[in-house]
Amino acid sequence: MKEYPIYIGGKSRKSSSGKTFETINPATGKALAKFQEGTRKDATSAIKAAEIGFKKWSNVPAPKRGDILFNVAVILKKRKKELAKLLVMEMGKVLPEALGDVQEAIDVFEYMAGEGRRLFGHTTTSELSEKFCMTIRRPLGVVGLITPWNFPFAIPAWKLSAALICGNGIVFKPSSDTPLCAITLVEILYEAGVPRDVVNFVTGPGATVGDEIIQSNKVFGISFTGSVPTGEYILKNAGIKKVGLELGGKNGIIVMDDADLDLAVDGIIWGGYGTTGQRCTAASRVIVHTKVKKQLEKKLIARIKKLRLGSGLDPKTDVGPLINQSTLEKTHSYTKIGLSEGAKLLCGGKYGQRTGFFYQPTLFTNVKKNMRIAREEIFGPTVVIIEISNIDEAIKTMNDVDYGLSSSIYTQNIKNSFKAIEDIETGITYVNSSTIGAEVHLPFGGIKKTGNTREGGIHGIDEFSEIKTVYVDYSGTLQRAQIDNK
Ligand code: UN1
Repeated sequence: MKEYPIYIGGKSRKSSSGKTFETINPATGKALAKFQEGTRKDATSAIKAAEIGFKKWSNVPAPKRGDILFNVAVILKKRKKELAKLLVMEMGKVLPEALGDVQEAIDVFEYMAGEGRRLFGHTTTSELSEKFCMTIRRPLGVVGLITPWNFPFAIPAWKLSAALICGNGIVFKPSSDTPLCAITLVEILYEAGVPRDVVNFVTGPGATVGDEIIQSNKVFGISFTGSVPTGEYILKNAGIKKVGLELGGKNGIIVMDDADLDLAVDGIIWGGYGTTGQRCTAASRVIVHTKVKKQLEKKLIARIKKLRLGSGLDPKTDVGPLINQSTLEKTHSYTKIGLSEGAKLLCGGKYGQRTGFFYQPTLFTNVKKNMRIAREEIFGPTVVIIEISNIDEAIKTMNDVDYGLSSSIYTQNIKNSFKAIEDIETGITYVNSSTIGAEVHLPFGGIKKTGNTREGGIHGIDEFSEIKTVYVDYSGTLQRAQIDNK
């Protein structure tokens, strides 16, 4: 089995522990490749190398950095199919979605490449004459990127592209479930012309490699996508540095009595069971009007029964495996919790019919908003139906969770649409479309326990740059603000 290195200062290295771990194909349970189990020492070396890389890279004009990011997009485009297949092998999502994942990476590299010719600051007036005021953007220095496994190309690409265009040095620690996609992306960056010491790559446990990056006083920014407990840990332990967190979700779809039900069913199936429910944006709650509840349930059951589980490479497959054994067990534990809470299981709730980490698409109804299955993120193919009788109750139910990432409403009523747009407490709201499918040129992120940042779009560069305020006084005299401005 092939063994992959870590990259420090662009050089291939083995872990200082001498230990390795395996990345697994979740559809078969078989190992694909070996990776280095990095250590605190390896993380420290990576940070040192990134400091050197940063000095060079931050002096490269941003449009030139943009040219290199554009090359990344070109290579990704050329290799799109092959990369998508690799993604399916390592993470399990179905091929069309894997192609979408790679496309999202292409899109964000293209977008951020263009940002190299903007990176706008402001100019403004001064309260004094012969004085000029403006803001400019400066990189943070060395930043740590800690990424999840559910979008093995797209999410690292959001962070890498934005961090690079702003001129930072990088230490990149991917999820131990998808290091093969991650190292492939890093090698594409090198091939495209990113200086090798600018992007340092260390695989290994969060508790050591991740923790060293988080706590280092040589690192000035952390961008993390993952779980709430880890996000809270980072906030408590990172010290004074810029921390961007993208955590969980318990996203809902409101279906009002005037909704196009077939359209809503399409949205629920896509949002709830696409990526086997393993998206931060996945639709895990359906908040449905009493008048259409029965009808919606019937339509959903009919569709769910037709969903075929299998390898993501098989064109007949609708739903791929979960990422690993512990996710499978977590998903099943929530089925048991739902049943013990008194919810009614309409379909699914089983596993073990085939090798690999497969779980049947699961639907619960008669769910009350205080039940754990209605409040906690499962990150599997489990959707719960909660009944409401008017728009105010629907919005109240939607907001009655700790998370605030994505939301959706299906209705023909313009007033209810705008009520939802304004009053739902999430970073993203869709009207007559599912909760998933964010585009890279718009900001992505949430509120409440979901996080504190926005990635993608023009706001995506805020996470990786500081605003510096500049005053230029060309009067030749001492002019005192607030005092000499009469
Ligand atoms: C995530 O699950 O963390 O909007 C990211 C979407 C995708 C990104 C999801 N474009 O569903």
